[in-house]
Amino acid sequence: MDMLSRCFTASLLLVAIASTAFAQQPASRESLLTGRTASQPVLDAIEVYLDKKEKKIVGGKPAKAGQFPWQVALLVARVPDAYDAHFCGGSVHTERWIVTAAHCVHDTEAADIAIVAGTHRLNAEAPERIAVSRILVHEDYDDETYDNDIALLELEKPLALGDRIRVIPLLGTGDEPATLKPGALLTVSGWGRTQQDGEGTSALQYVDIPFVERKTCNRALAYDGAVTERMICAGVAAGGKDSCQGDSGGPLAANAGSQPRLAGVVSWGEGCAQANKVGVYTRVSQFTGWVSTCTTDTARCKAKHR
Ligand code: 4AZ
Repeated sequence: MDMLSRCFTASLLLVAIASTAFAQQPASRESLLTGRTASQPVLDAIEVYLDKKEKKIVGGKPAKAGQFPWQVALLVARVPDAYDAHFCGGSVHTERWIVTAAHCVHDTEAADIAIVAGTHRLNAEAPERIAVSRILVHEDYDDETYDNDIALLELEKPLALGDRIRVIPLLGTGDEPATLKPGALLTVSGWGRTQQDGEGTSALQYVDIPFVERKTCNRALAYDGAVTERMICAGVAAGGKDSCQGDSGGPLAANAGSQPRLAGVVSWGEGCAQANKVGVYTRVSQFTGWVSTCTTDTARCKAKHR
């Protein structure tokens, strides 16, 4: 499992971000990595931060305003620039709740993060941030295997739902046969690494990728059994189109009869867009009960509260 390129936890990212201190000039890889006594995970996190600045990979297209009204960005609360502050994605579940990946927030305090909704651009004009009042991490989330990689964020104040901010209902088990069949297209979106080089556009990207059966995804050449029943795979075997670092926690949407449904949450993969190493997503249909309990009856919610 350690071969797999796993997403770095939000806490590591916070350390990395604090370390880089957002100098006016983007710091060079060398200046950040030389002469430091930081631990390897921190150095790795700095690498991830720099790679994000360099903007590469994945074969997507920029989204139009309002195309993904359920997409939100998770931000480090104390970093002023929205693009710099962004560390993961999420989806609007209700006006008060965001669905994201456990690995994005399991080590983080609610006070350290905020979200921004209703925009496809993470720039100075990005709308007002909304503070997170509580993080609920699935109690069976496994930091080693990424099993049960799902979490909920409760917002301090409700989102203004409308054309620009919309909920995306969860895909139910009953919808799976029709929507999750080999070759059926799903759409993943996020502000993570993109194909664009050079100028750091903060434009939301998306890519359509086919669903891949677990059996195929678990072949020796692919993930050799690491994909559990709580995960689904999507991507192209040839490579070239994929989600990547920074997209984690964001939506993999299915069009169940032209009605978008949240089928997956960006979770993990070995590298990005590599042949045979398609993206792995949290299988949302397995968590509809958990989400509904946790968003309505906190006392019965099986989660780590943060
Ligand atoms: C990550 O590290 C990550 N190619 C997210 C998605 C994928 C790989 C890595 C899927 O956040």
